[in-house]
Amino acid sequence: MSREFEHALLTTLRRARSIAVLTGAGVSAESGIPTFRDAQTGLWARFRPEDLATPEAFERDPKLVWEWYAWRRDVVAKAAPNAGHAALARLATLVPELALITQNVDGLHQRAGSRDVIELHGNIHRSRCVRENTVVESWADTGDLPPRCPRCGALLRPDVVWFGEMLPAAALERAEAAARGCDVFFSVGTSAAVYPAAHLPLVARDAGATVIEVNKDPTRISNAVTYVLRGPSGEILPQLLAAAWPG
Ligand code: BV8
Repeated sequence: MSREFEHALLTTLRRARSIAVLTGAGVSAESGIPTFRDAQTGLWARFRPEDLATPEAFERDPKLVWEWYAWRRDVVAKAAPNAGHAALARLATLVPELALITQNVDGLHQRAGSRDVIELHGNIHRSRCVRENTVVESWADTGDLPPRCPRCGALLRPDVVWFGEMLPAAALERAEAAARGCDVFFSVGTSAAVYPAAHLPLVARDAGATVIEVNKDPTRISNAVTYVLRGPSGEILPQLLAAAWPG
């Protein structure tokens, strides 16, 4: 990046009143969590996430889908937030307004200290009753897989948004308002392939925001953003914050 470009970018960041950030699986990659585009490993190698993260898959084989999420919860439990998550938690202390919007269901932003995370696609650590649609914190270990709701006996499912399901309206509304109202919009570690989340960077751009992509590889929106910072978010984000807010 030329020195003039870098100077303009850093000045824009320092002057920003409101920053919105959309993260995807790439921000958790350096924590050892496979992204949706990475081939799945081991037992799950023969499945495509898009084929498992659907109501139809759960309908067809609830035990398989429940066990896939149990495996992912285990991977996440063994992982730690990385320097990219930490930088985004620190960013909240540097600007008047920060909206952190994530497509990830791993809860690593919260573990890195971010508060008020807007989870567009739910959270893998929460389970809900398929009949009452309410979150269930605990249940008897009857050996059933998936476990059953202690109140009504219906199956439990992960409290995440599957393909073909509506996003939580309040989270989506907050995310859209943040995209429309921000001065700077970061798109971090997302292929921008899944809607409606993938609309958000373009909503921000159309509302006049400076849009910055931090991503290892080119994405569908790389040509639409103001700045492309190509590389791992765990390195780029801390460097960017140190350059924009030294000391
Ligand atoms: C919906 C939770 C209304 C579950 C997920 C056409 C137009 C509009 C919509 C559609 C359409 N066709 C189909 C649809 C609907 C569909 C959709 O968008 N499909 C896509 C495939 C086209 N959307 C939906 O179904 C949504 N609901 O639209 O409701 C509706 C209702 C009924 C009928 C129609 C519409 C619901 C979508 C939510 C699905 N749930 N997750 C779970 O996790 O198990 S999506 C899941 O996949 C993630 O949450 C995430 O959103 C997505 C994966 O994307 P990324 O996070 O970007 O990850 P990815 O691996 O793709 O990319 C990682 C990037 O990081 C890469 O670019 C890589 O280079 C980079 N990277 C890697 N390492 C690093 C890095 N970058 C920086 N540093 C690194 N170290």
